[in-house]
Amino acid sequence: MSGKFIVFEGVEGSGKTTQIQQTATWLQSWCSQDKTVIITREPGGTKLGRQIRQLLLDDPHSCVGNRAELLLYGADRAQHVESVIKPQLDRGNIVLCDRFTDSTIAYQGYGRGFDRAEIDKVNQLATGGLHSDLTLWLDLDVTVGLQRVLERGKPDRMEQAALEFHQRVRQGYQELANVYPRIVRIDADRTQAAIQMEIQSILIQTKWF
Ligand code: Z5A
Repeated sequence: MSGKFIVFEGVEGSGKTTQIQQTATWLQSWCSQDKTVIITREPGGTKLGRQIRQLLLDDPHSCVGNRAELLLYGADRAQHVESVIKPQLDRGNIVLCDRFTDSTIAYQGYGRGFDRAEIDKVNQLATGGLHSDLTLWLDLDVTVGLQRVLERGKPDRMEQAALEFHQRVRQGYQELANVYPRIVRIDADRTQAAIQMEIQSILIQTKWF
């Protein structure tokens, strides 16, 4: 695989979607014309994934059990890796992905309390061992993020989870960042422009493009 795989992670409302869009526009104008910048996301980066996303998130009253939830995120990822991410990386393109395996560790592991070994098995099966070249973790106080999401409109099933759940998720990201050098923490409690400047500076330093 000759492309680059860059993942954006963080709690709800941390600004991933905003920053991915801005990063893609900048990166496409900055890197060589033979590379295409692709934006995708989990869950929901494929046709099957959009159906899975509906099951997982759209109905705030749906009663998806925790084990089924873990496997549905795994199924979404398996389809996504096979039909979108790997083919794009094989073409030498740059894939910017809103959430990937660390979301499962943070939400289903630290949030729901699943054993890490079980999550690693699901992630391994879904990805075949693919991991990001770089993960940009937009770190934000969960109350600030949830407030942004509330102001935007109706919260989905997971956004309605208890505050302590989201705090455990943030702690999960912190612990992952302590262990894996591919995860870079970015203070997301700043202006969009300041965050974007830092992302661009990190990407320039990689000398990949
Ligand atoms: N999930 C899981 O449990 N396990 C898994 O394996 C995976 C996912 C892959 C996906 O939700 C859910 O799935 C998620 C985890 C779970 N849980 N929840 N809920 P999603 O895709 O619908 O949502 P999200 O990924 O959490 O993103 P989001 O809520 O849309 O937030 P965001 O993309 O990080 O932020 P944003 O849309 O760019 O910004 C949110 C608002 O804040 C918006 O109005 C912006 O204009 C504003 N904003 C953005 N940046 C700033 C700054 N810097 N200052 C002020 N305001 C800002």
